[in-house]
Amino acid sequence: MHVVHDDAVKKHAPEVELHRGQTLSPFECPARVESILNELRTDAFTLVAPDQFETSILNRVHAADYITFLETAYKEWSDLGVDGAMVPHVWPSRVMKAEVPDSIFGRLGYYSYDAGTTIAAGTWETLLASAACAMTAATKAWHAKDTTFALCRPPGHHAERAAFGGYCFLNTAALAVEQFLHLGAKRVAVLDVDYHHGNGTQSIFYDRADVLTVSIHANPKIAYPYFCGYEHETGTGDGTGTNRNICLPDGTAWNTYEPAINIALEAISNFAPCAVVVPFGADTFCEDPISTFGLTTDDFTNLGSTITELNLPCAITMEGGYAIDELGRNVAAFLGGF
Ligand code: Q9C
Ligand code: ZN
Repeated sequence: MHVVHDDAVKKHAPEVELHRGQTLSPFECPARVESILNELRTDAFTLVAPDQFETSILNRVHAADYITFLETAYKEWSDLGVDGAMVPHVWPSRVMKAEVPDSIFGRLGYYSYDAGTTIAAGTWETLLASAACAMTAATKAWHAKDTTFALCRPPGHHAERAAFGGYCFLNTAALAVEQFLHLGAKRVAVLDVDYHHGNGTQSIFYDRADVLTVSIHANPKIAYPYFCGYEHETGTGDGTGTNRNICLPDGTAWNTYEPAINIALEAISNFAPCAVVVPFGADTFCEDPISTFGLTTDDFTNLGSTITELNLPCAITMEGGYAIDELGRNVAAFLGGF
């Protein structure tokens, strides 16, 4: 299997994460990439560099003003002499329409929705590299009619068209979808198997008939991203019926996860897509430090081999997974199932 990788995905390295009232060393960190690469240096995988893309390609998914903000934010911040990573701390309420302020502190809130996701010196360079990995994986999968893995970092599935959160800034899965459509796919499906609901991807394609988004995740009543991801969310307008959420309880192990994946695969088959994007998070692992499912390393192999039943060009984007010592083995186990 081809693995699309660029070492620049390690440059995003904020020094702190605000977590439950404490500043911790971030769960989402460059060491995750090392853990994965250590397990993919075998004959079963071929590492390839991403293709070059113009920055304007990002506008297929994201608002131009949001992209400009991400590109320039840290320089503006550091020019003010502010030390450290950019932690958002103020957001518009839902009562009035939000104006875009001039202040960098105000715009940081305008373009985000949580305080656990921060911008640092290397963030923009990492985001460009990660986006290129995702789009290249779609290109390779489309031409070879196979499965290609994009070693994206940070994750992307929480990123909306114009807002970051959940460690995500650019929606790499959505960029892979748009690349498949650009190459000629008429319909594309997303099968999100991260522990958390793929709220960004859902929102980007919510009114679209040509993209089916399916996400299997922890119940948002008790898990991030809290405010959406419920099973009654099924799409709107032209996209009515093209979003599917499957919520699973705390402690979900393979015996509960497998029926959910089969329901998801049936929904995807009925949609008859030309390609599939799989945002993959290993945070469904039993020992993940911020999650509550119970999948084992062997279960990830079963999950991968179940998904191959789709028999479609498939781009996998790396999403969450924070048990860093086991992350590489879990990713290799999942990919090994394909
Ligand atoms: N310190 C993904 O797995 N965590 N994102 C809230 C804040 C948000 C995880 C705690 C978790 C988002 C892609
Ligand atoms: Zn996650």
